[in-house]
Parts: sequence; structure tokens; C-alpha cells
Amino acid sequence: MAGSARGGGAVLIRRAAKWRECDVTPKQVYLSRRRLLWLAALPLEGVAGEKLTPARRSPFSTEERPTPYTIVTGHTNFYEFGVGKEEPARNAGDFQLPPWTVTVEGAVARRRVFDWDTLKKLAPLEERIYRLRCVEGWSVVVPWIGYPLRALIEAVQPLSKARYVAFESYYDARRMPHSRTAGIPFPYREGLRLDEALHPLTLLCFGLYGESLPIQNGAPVRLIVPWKYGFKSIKSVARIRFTEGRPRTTWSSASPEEYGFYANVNPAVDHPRWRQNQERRLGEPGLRQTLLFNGYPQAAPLYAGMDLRKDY
Ligand SMILES: Nc1nc2c(c(=O)[nH]1)N[C@H]1C(S)=C(S)[C@@H](COP(=O)(O)O)O[C@H]1N2
Ligand SMILES: [Mo]
Repeated sequence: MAGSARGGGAVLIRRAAKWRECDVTPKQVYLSRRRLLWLAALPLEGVAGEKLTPARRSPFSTEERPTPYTIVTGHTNFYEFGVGKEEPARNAGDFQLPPWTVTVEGAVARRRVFDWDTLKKLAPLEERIYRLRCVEGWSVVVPWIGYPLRALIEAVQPLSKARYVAFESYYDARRMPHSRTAGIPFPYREGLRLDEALHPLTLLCFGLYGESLPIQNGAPVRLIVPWKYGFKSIKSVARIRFTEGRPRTTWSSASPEEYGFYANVNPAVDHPRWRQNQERRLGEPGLRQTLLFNGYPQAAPLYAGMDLRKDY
């Protein structure tokens, strides 16, 4: 029986201020039997694993060597499918995506529900090889496939009062039982200032390594904001809302003194309990220096006049 070999440590529930992404102990054993039952009851259409051919390679791509596919897809953070790095790949293995729509609402002239085909064809797909730096101190280089989020924003025409964009992940507790012990509330939420969302580096991402996104990397569509810590790059986006006020986001609400709204990669601003000036590039020995804005200085003008230590 799946899970029987994993043993069952006590679930460690900590106060919100003590949570980190990496220190909530998983507990999944007692849920595995129920999981099989409802998977059988809910046959849904899937779209993962399809070949994707980007029209071009973006000039924003790094020349750095991409992290091997097995690491990019094997070591992930996706708390809906468990908190261990190898858990999402294992637990999402037989997950069937529901027929996908993305609802766009709030302060826009054209509120709409994008069906999957329309969303995917909104702009030409490009390959973008980006660094991704997790706040936990590891990084990867990934050949993502997608188009600038800007294309979607232009299609819905934000009203002049819109200043932020809020994102919400797909969530179904029954179908994501490992999420119940993750220690954070779901659905997962993230947000950007509108000008950050419009920045040419901000990618609406449909694939990696020439194929549609594996479930554990955020199928079928996710955000990639390469100059920010990885938790801003929300997976499996189902809802996008344009707002006047700054939206509440999952990690900055769970532990505000540890995770800010901006979460720009910054080697000079340490996390309260660990340093941020170095990182471990997965698949490589040793440590690398972490770069301001994760090595994307094009993002710097967005924060002109701001104190990056205060607005972290
Ligand atoms: N919905 C959702 N999105 C998420 C997460 C998550 O737990 N749930 N984890 C975030 C974190 S902490 C990181 S580092 C990146 C990791 O992306 P990757 O697993 O594809 O490398 O996804 C982010 N997006
Ligand atoms: Mo992360």
C-alpha cells in the first residue's frame, strides 16, 4: 500500500510567524487510500506532456546551462501536492487536470473567462531560459515556454484605477489531500503591481524543455517572474483579478516578517533566519553568489526611489 513504508511522524503545526517553506513536516499516510477512491470517481481530461514548439528563442534567455530535466521536474515546491521536494512529482503523477479555464475579473474593461485554446493562442510562444531562485537558497535554470503576461493584460484592458494584479491557483482539497498538512491556506495566492505584471520579463508559462508543463511544475499554466524569489511564480493559475489595493498573498500573509510582497531577489537583504547572499545551483557542486534582482537588472527601474530593505 502506498505510504506504508513512509512511517508517520507527528505533524508539526507551528505558529504562523515560525513557518518557512521548508520546515513543515509532511504527513500523508492516512490520506492515500481516500485519494485512490476519488481519483477513480473523477475521470478528467488531461493536457500535460504535449510537445510544444516555441516560435522563437527570446533574447532575454540566459546563456547559462539549463539544469537537467530530471532535477527541474523532480525537485519542486508545490505545497498542494506535499511539502517535500520530491513529493509533488510523486503525488501528482496520476493527477488529471480538469478542463482548464482562466477567469479574469476585477478592474478591467473586458472581464472574461479564457478557455484553454484561446488562452494558449493569445500570443506566439517563445522559449525563455531563465534562472529561478527559491527563497530557501537553491536555484535552477529552466528553458520555459510561454508568452509575456502583458499580452493577456492588453487583451482585457485594465481600467485606470487598476494598480495590482492578484493571482489564484486551482485548488480542490479532495483531489489534493497532501495539501491538508502543508500548514498554509489554499488556494495559493500571489500578486504583482500592475507595472511589474506588464514588465517584458514577466512570463505566462505553459511549458518547459519543449513540452507542456508537468503537473508538479504548475500545469497547465503558471507565472514566471524571474527577478523575484520563486514563491512569487505561482503555479496552476485559475483566476486573475485586477485590483486597486495590494492583494493579500499566501506567504506574506502567513509570515509577513519573513516574506514580503515584493520578494525581489536581493543578496543584501537577509531572511530573518538565514542569509541570502549565496545559493546552491541544483546539479552543481558548491555555492554561487546570489545576484541583485537574480541577475535581471532590467527590473531595477520598477523600484526607483524605493528602499529595497524596507519594501522587501
Ligand atoms: N500554487 C503554488 N505555486 C507555487 C508554489 C506552491 O507551493 N503552490 N511554490 C512556489 C515556490 S516556493 C517556488 S520556489 C516555485 C518553484 O517552482 P518549480 O517547482 O517549478 O521550480 O513555485 C512557486 N509556486
Ligand atoms: Mo520557493
